[in-house]
Amino acid sequence: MPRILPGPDAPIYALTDDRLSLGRSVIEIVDALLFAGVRLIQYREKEKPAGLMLQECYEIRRRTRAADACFIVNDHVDIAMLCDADGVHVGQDDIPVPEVRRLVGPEKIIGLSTHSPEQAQAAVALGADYIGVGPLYATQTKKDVCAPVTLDYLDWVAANIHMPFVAIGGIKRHNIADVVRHGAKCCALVSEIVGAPDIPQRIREIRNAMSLQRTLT
Ligand code: TZP
Ligand code: MG
Repeated sequence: MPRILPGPDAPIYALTDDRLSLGRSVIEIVDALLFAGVRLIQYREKEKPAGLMLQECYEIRRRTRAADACFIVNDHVDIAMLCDADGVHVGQDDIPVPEVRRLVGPEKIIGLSTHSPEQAQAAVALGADYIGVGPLYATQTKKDVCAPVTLDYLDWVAANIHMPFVAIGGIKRHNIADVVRHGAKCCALVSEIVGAPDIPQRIREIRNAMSLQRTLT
């Protein structure tokens, strides 16, 4: 399977969150995402027992593999390895990237959340494969989140960092054109996607807003 990273070939990065999914299971959400053609999916479930997360990840791995989609697991390096996910995404306070690399090996994708130019430069030096840039806007989805980094940090990353990056945090249909205008080739969305009653329709709206902005810049 081709290695898929955030960027022009995968402009939408969808993250799961059962708590915001209007009663649908994470498997139903993943099916809707794959049906809509999303090729970059992160399993991010914060309040589930590890055994359940592992079972769900096995199932999502089967489905994403059949669809040629990239599957990333948030936080849990062990679960990512057991289900043979394509990669793992960690935050600044999680296991450091070099140690994650020692566990997962050279082929797996490692994503690292960053909130400042220093952290972005460190991510390059540490050997991350892509960085998260955010939260751009206020968000209810992530607990203990830092203050919004604003579009200034996105501008800085777009101008100075030559590795794949994904914008995240409070991105919605109404502001995604701004995010693209400030240099994001890939946007990560949680509540705007999993909270949509019709996920394929919502993905179409997001794609349209992104491509319209690209034609203007
Ligand atoms: N990291 C920074 S903000 C965020 C994560 C995981 C949550 C984004 O969720 P939403 O619903 O798209 O604002
Ligand atoms: Mg984390």
